[in-house]
Amino acid sequence: MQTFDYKKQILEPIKSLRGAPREEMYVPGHRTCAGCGPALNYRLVAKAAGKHTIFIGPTGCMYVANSSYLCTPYAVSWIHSQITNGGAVASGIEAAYKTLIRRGKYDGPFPNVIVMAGDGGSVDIGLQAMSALMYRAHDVLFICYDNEAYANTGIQTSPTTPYGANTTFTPPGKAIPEGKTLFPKDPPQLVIGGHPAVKYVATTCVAYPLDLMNKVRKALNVDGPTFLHMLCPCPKGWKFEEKLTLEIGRWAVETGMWTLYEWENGEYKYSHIPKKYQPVSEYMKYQGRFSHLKQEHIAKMQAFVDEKIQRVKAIAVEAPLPTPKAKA
Ligand SMILES: Cc1ncc(C[n+]2csc(CCOP(=O)(O)OP(=O)(O)O)c2C)c(N)n1
Ligand code: SF4
Ligand SMILES: [Mg+2]
Repeated sequence: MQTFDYKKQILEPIKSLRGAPREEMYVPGHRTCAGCGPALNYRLVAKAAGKHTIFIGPTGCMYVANSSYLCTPYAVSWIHSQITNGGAVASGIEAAYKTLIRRGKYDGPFPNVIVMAGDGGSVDIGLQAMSALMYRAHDVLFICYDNEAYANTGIQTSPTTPYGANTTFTPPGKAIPEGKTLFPKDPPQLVIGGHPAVKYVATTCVAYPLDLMNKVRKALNVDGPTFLHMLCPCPKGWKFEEKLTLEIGRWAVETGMWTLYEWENGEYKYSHIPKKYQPVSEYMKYQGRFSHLKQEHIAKMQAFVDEKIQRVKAIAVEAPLPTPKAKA
């Protein structure tokens, strides 16, 4: 139980894109692919969090392509961790700051401690350290930026890769025509279901920047561990034209392939429920990773999404999405 004032920052909601902070904390100087969803996501998260922030970057595209010698895009503190231990490094940083403050050796604002982990670094190879952080109730925001593959090492399948995707470890062929045969893990449910100290979990997508930045701020304002599952289309891995990153994100939401919601103290609030869901084929048709699929496979995907939509409808309380007043 916290018994001293450790100067937690309180970040105000952002009312419009025009009202978003001008200052960039993720600046030019990276080497990600053109149209990289995770890079845009990083920029928005860093902008929302502001200057009193420490990022922990487990190995993945957002480490390798962002940290060549003497050149990084980070305008705030950033530390690399192994792909397995983002949660452990963040726990140590958070505990060290609290100790310094308690001993009177630091009197600045308590930093936003944010782990920016890929799907591999969060809900697969990094799962143990993330779960331990959540369990011990560290005041850390753990982000899974989800590009639905182990992208940095050549687009291998991960537990969040969708059914039917062609990756270097799930190539379609005569024996397995659909490529990936398994349906993905559900990261928010993993966190919500297993960690009593967690009070706030939400999903976001780069195509909805205002919603994204406000969920980052809300998560950071919570005193304790929080989790964001952020969809980040990856042109290289998903095989689509670089200019379509945001459009693909919107199709993910419009088809129900991705749902935008918040979970707060046991209650679900949906940020955007399409009036009429579009067929999943509308989302898949732009992406080369699905181009080998036959009708029967697409029908299997549609059934999976339909079932998910029914679950959403059963517990949905809809929260209106703030209307952007200006373009990002
Ligand atoms: C213990 C360990 N195993 C494997 C690797 C190789 N490796 C480096 S980056 C990476 C992919 C990470 O995937 P993800 O966390 O989803 O991030 P992304 O590259 O997709 O951004 C892998 C497997 C490693 N660095 N360390
Ligand atoms: S492979 Fe994907 S995630 Fe990695 S830098 Fe390229 S677009 Fe970004
Ligand atoms: Mg990944």
